[in-house]
Amino acid sequence: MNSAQTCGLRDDERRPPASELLEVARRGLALKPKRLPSWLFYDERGSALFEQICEQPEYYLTRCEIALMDEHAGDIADSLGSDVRLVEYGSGSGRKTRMLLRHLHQPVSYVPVEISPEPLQQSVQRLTREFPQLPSQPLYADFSKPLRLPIPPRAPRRTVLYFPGSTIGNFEAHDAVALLRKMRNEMGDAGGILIGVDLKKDPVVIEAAYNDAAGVTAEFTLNMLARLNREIGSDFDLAAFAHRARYNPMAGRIETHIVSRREQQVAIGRHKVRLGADETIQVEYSCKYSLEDFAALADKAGLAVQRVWTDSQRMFSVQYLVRAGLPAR
Ligand code: AVJ
Repeated sequence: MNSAQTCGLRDDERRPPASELLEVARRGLALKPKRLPSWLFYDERGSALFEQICEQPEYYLTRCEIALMDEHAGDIADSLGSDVRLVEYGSGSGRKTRMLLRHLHQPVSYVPVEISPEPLQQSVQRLTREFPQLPSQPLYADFSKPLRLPIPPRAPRRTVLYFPGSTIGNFEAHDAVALLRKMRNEMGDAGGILIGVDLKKDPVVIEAAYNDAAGVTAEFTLNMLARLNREIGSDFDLAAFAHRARYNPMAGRIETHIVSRREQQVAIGRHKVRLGADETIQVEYSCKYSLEDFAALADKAGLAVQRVWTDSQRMFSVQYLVRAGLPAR
């Protein structure tokens, strides 16, 4: 097993090295239009701000998904069956996971996969407290890349990849299909994917979720620049940038940008990057799907939607995907 992916590493080994961040920033800011990857949001401060976003009244996603888990976790657990190895993509606060684990029948192990070490450690600690019998095998890795899953303590009946929070929405359709196809390989023949998918709805409601009145999302967005300042010593003046999140109804997604408030130059290592007034850096897409859209996406990845749990207003969905064209077992 690849020890670089396991958890017990020194602190300096568990974070992307500054040279990699510098390279990512330099490359993204050289693109036209400028673009930085959304995983850059999630340093310790960014992960804490995301938890705060989830508590904002406008951010319906988390509340809806938790309500779905609250109502259906028993039914979901029954659908997954007994002796499941649960692999979570992006561990987050672990609240929904704990709701699921309470109902799972004889789970084999829990494998949280996380690119940010702090939330990984926190969620494992909380989980071990509540489920002392359940072996957890944290994996410090980028879930968008092929994973080497740790050897389970006993043979699972199936591996279920849990991907809550509508994080799949951060991937453009083509990349989302590629990621689902990769997940299909990792889960094996008998496996499944339990995934949270945010649904299309009134654009006013969607836009409000990404422009909360308290300004937490704006701070979350600009923290990406603060993080780069902290870790690679760039000199972004945060007051000279603004958060902008707009719903693109044609593409069915929120598009989040960092907008330069004026013409300016920023030092990225030894390079200078020029930004014009109103020039934007694209930092995130949050794609929204209808149930039909998502079934078509899954189909492209060789997956079939076996179950959908959704609320009466069709705000959000939790879906269970299995390999397409397999006889039911
Ligand atoms: C964690 C990716 C699902 O896109 O809704 C929240 C991240 N960005 N507010 C989302 C996020 C701004 C969130 N996901």
